[in-house]
Amino acid sequence: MSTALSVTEFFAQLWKDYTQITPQAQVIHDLFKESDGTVINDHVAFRTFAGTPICLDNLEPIILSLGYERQDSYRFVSKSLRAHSFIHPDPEQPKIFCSELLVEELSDDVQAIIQRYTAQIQVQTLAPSVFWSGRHWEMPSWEDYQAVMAESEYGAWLLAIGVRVNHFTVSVNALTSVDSIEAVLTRVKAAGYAVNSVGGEVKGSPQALLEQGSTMADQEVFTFAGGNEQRIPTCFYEFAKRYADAEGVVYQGFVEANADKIFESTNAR
Ligand code: OOG
Ligand code: NI
Repeated sequence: MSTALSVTEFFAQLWKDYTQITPQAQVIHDLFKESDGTVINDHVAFRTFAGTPICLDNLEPIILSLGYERQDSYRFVSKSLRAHSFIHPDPEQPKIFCSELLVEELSDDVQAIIQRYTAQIQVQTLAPSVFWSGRHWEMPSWEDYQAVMAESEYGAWLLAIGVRVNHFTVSVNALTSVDSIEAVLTRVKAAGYAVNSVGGEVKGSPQALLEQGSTMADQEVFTFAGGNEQRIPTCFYEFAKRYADAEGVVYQGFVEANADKIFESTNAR
C-alpha cells in the first residue's frame, strides 16, 4: 500500500538525518545487525517548542497523515514538558513519541531568549519533512544556550539542534543474540559507549511491562553565534524490551517514569 511505503520512506529519511549527527547509532546498529541479521525499531522521538508554529498540536496532524493514531498523553511537571505517543495500525511500523517544552512555565528572562529565536520560524504548510528540518532559527549564542540550559536542558538542546529525531530505539524483543536490556548495555559499553545511568541503567521493570536503556548522546563541536566553538550533546540510541500483561498482550505504550529519565540522555557529561 502506498501509505506503508511512504511511512517506510519517512523512516529512511529520519535514519539518514539522525545518523549524520549520531554516528554511534550506525556503529551500534551494525553490531547487532551482524549478530542478529535484522534490527527492528520500537520507536523514535521528537522534541519541539510549545506556542510556536511547530508546536505539538501542529505536528500531530502530520503524524496522523502518515497513518498513525494518538495512543496516550504524558506530562513531565519538573521538566515543563508534555508529550503524546502515536501508534501505527501496521505493527511493523515504529511508534512515535513527540514532546514539547512549555516555554511559558520558564522564567521571563529565559522565555524572552527562546522567543527571540522562535520568532524567526517561517513555516507555511507543514509536511513530513519538518521532522528532519533542524533549526528554524539562527544558531544561538553560547551565552543564550547556557542561560536556557540553567533552566531547561531540553530547551538548550532544542535551540541548538532543532527539530529532528533525537533517538531511534532498538526493539530488544526482536533480537535473538541477547534477551535483556542489561546484556544489550553490556555490549554497548564494551564497544566504548557511555550509558545513561540516571535512576539506574535499566529504566522500568517487567511489572511495568516496559524496560528501557539508552546511550548518552554523541557530542559534536558547534560554532555558536559570535564564533564560540563548543562541544555539545547531539542525539542518542535507545533499547526497549516489552512484556506481555496477564492476558498475554504485549504492552505497546510508554511509561512516564521511564521517559522522565530517558530525556536525560542528552545531558552534558
Ligand atoms: C524522549 C524521552 C522519552 C521514551 O522512550 O520514554 C522516550 C526524549 O528524550 O525526547 O523516548
Ligand atoms: Ni524513547
